[in-house]
Amino acid sequence: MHQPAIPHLAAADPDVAALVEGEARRQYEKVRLIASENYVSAAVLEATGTVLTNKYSEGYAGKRYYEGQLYVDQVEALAIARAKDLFGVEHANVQPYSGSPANLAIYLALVNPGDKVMGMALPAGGHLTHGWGVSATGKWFDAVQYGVRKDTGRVDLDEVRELALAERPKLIFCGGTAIPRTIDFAGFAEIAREVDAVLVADIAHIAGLVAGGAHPSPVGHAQIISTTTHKTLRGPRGAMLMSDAQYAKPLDKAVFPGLQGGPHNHTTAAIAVALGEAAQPGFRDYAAAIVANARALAEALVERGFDLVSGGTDNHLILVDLGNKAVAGKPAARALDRAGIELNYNSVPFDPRKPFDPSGIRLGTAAITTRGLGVDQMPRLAEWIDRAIAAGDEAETDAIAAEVRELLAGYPMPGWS
Ligand code: DSN
Repeated sequence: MHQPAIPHLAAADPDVAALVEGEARRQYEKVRLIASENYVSAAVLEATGTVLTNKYSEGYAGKRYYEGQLYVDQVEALAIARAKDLFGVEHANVQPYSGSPANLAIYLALVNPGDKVMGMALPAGGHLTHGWGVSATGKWFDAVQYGVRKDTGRVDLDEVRELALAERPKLIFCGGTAIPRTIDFAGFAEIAREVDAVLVADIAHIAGLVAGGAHPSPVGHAQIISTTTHKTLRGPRGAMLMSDAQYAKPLDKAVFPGLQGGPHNHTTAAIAVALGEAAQPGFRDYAAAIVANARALAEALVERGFDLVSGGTDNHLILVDLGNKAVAGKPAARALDRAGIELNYNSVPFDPRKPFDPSGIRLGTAAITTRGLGVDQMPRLAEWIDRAIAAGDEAETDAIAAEVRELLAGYPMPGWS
């Protein structure tokens, strides 16, 4: 059952309680490989379910538009202090509702509509809010996009520099949602300096790896760092903006009152808890284990003939191009889900197929590492993935799902007992 138990919800609204229980069981029984997801601790779960949700707190600590902030101010100050300590930054804002609003605040703080901005193209691994056409950031700004090299699947900083020199953007984003390789923050910073642009590092996917020392830090290279709090960082759904002191005021003003109203104080508390957890020595082991698992899984997939974008991974994420298989990303993801292995279909660089029916699947190891799976289990996982994708019938995928459940029964899940 769900942990912490939900007796009041069950009594007051059995319909919703049953759905929550169903989701908890589903998470318990699945190998969860969605690269942007995780399992938060019971402490983080408890913080999100507190009376802090009752409170309005527009403004910032010591300068609110509502009375009664005695405890909320301390919660927010604690989250900020922990973020600054953990990442070694001069300023942190913990109020953005999620990653996209956090990134929008950066635009609002630093550029005007029509200004030139630059980011990684979505199909190459970037994020919608880095200037992709269908996003407000692509519609309201003059966005130019860099990609990856076709032969390596990696960013080529010479190409980025050439584009930046030709276009002279005011803002350059690095980072994204489907980048399996280390981001060269120093290299991007050099380019940003050459064209007098502000460098933004969007570390949403890798924040936990950065905090845990398993990926280089953008601090000292990017003037602004944006991150969600719920991926490898293993906190609640939320986001943070971090920066050099000189950008503190414009960023704070852009978040509130520029884009948002009252911060979600229960989320702020849970962010504080997650940051406290990430500061523990054990979190470094966790971050290292995420990467070790991803490498082991990547190697096992390559041995089975899977074509990985860039050939492998340096972080938590693996992008598989199924172009050499008989099945595209979407049907593969569906078959895998039925087999108890949850991931998402994903475009691959230079994908000849459409985003809603692309060639690839994206895998990440943050959640299974939280669950306690290690490198020894990765070949078995690759075998299941291979079998499920090749499976011709549901009997085969159902058989795999039973094997998955049997394995996972040996690995506890925070949020389930
Ligand atoms: N959609 C998130 C992800 O899955 O990577 C990023 O916004």
